[in-house]
Formats: sequence, structure tokens, C-alpha cells
Amino acid sequence: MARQKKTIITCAVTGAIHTPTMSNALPYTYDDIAQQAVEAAEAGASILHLHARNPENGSPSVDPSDFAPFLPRIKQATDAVVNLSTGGSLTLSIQDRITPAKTFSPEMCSMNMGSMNFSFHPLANRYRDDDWKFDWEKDYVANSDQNIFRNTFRDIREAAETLAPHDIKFEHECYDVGHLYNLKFCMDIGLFKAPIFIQFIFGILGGIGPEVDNLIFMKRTADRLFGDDYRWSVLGAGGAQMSLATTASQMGGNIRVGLEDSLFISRGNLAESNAQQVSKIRRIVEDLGNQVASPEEAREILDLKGGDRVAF
Ligand code: KMH
Ligand code: ZN
Repeated sequence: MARQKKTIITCAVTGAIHTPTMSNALPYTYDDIAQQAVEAAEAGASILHLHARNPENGSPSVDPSDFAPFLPRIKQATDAVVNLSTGGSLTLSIQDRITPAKTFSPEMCSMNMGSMNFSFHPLANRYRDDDWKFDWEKDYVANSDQNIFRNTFRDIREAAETLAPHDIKFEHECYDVGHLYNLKFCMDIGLFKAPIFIQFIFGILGGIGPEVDNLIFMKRTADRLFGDDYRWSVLGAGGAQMSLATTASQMGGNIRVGLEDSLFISRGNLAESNAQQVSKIRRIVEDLGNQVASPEEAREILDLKGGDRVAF
């Protein structure tokens, strides 16, 4: 596909993997999610990938009432594209998971492209029993070794068909090469229209590992399957975040950072905020000779419907 001139930075602000004990910087109140999202946009993120959390204890939430308090604040304070997660729970049904996207009709939302093991249970070993800040955290993390992240073809079809009237661009989350073939099948039956936006994901336990060879393999496969009909971005989970983002930007791709994907700013050092990660990767991208896309440029590259057509 043609090399893109500007690099879109997505910031995934809080997610549903990490828990409050793991970092004081992880936002979970409405105020903190709003503030960190706005600061990430000011630092150079043109897309904000957002999950909600219970503001009392930080547990992941797909309840629209936990999105409603921060979405208008973000919209008023930034021009960034809002992208809502539809993968915010490893146990709830696809209909529950897409309820926030259905309610708020954002410009973008995630679309997970296959069922898989999805685990972060090794993180539980880093904490002693009395370290955990909230009751739910230890079991949530330790028991993720029994998670099946369910995204069957029927789930994907239901999500795509339910959301079709909203004209939302999907961030197709592909955690392994087979997910690209799932996506191709879904495109061929007319569920998604070009240009599609693929997030290549590396380093989730249950998905493909964070090696550069794998990035090249995923990219080549996508080139073969989708030709000019796709745009792409890379998310390295954990320690691979900054290095894979750097490589992806040099290869002409877009990149995703944020505390959803890694809590660190460098090896062994927790990030102070989402904005700190965005500033770091922006500096790297620019030092290496690329330019960062503005929200308007991201809208053009991804053919988005526009910030005036959302319902918040
Ligand atoms: N947590 C990421 C590895 C979603 O929100 O739908 C993938 C993700 C999924 O962002
Ligand atoms: Zn997410």
C-alpha cells in the first residue's frame, strides 16, 4: 500500500487489564480519565481509545453511565477523535460490550477480530496479598488464566450490523495472523467497508509475540489480503510498547501508546501519565523525521464521519 506521510498516534487511556494497585497514574475516576485524555490529546494523540471504569474502585465498566460524565468534557476540550472500546469485558456478551458505542455513536470503536485466550495472570505474582488496593483486583488478575475472550463470527456480525447505522470506523484489533483472515472473510461478506483500520497487537498472552519478525509477517499478510484497502497501526503490550511503535512509525504505520497497553515509560520506570508516553513517542517519531497527524488529518486518512456526528 502507499506510504502514509503522517503518523497517527492513538492513546489508550485506561483499558481493562491493569488495576489501580499497579500504578497510581492509571486513571479510573471520571475526572482523571477526562483530564488524562485531554492532556494526551494536547501532547499529540489524535485518537483517544477509551474504556470506562467504576469510579469508586477502578473495576472495568461497560455501563454507558460510566462513560457519560467524561465524554462531553473530552469533546469540549479537544478536537481529538473519540474511539470507544467494545472489548471492555472478558465475560459480558457482545451486546453488552457494544452498548456504549450504540449509545454514544462515536467516530470510532474497537472491533476484536477473533476468540482467544487473553491472560495477564502473571502480573498477580508481583504483588503481596496486602498490596492490593481494592477487593476485586487480585482475583480479576489471577483468574485471567481462565479467560476466553469471545469474539465469534456471529458476535462480530452482530456488532457490525447493530452499529452499521452509526457509521462508526472500526479499530480492528488483530492479535494474531489468523485474525487478519477472519477480517478478510468479514470484508468479503460485506460487513466492513474500505479503508479499514487494523490495529496489529503484539505481546498479549494468548496472541502473537512482540518480535519485529511478527510485525513484518502481519504487515505482509495484510498487504496481500487487503492491498490499498487498509490503514494500519501497531500496539506493543508491556515492555515492547515504545520499541515496536518506533519500528512501526519507521515502516510508515500508525502507532498506539497509553496506560491501557503499558504502565511504563522506560524499563522499570512507571509512567507518570498517558501524556508522558505520548510526548515520548512523539519526540521519537519527529526526531526520526516523520510528522504526527492532527485530528483533522487522522479523520482524512481514516475517512471518519466527523466529530459533529457523535451523540455526546
Ligand atoms: N487491550 C488491548 C490489548 C478493546 O478495547 O476492544 C486491546 C483492546 C481491545 O484495546
Ligand atoms: Zn481497549
